[in-house]
Amino acid sequence: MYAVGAEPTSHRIIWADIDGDERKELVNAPIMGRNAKAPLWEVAVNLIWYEIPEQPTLAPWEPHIIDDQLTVVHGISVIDWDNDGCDDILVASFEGIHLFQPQKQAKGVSWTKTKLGVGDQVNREKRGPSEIAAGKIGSEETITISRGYSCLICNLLLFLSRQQLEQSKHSTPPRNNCYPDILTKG
Ligand SMILES: [Ca+2]
Ligand SMILES: [Ca+2]
Repeated sequence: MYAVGAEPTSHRIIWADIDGDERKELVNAPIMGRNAKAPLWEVAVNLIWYEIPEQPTLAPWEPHIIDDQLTVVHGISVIDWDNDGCDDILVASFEGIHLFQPQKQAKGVSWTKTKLGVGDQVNREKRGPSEIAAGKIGSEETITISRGYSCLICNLLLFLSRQQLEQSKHSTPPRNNCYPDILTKG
């Protein structure tokens, strides 16, 4: 066993080619910030990616912060949103759905953060979306989002295209609602 990192409450880890070199990096999404307390968990999460060294079991995996502002990060998914060859990260948190896009710099990588939706913010203890997944239904590329937080059984899944998700950020969700009630394809 070899320790890669020591971030408490790691909940999702996922591979993504952040710098477009056709070699994956590791993304680590803790579910809550260090020492966060119920019911609102008001400590932000360190969303991190790790460089994989040439000798993964001998050298340290260098951590890099993608974002340190979101609380209760429950779901992440990888998609090349802008088809530039670098993987982008979709994140579902108490604060909504965010898209993180890397840009290669002379030294390292910088990130652009875009809020695509807020989700249900009425119940402060269970706010925002909980899961997000990029995939396909048939040949149709689809973003799947679960509404609300923590109640996957009773909440609905929404199926949106990239364009529909981008458009939803301009709408105001009605009470007890998350994203526009659209659309199941397939
Ligand atoms: Ca890479
Ligand atoms: Ca991209």
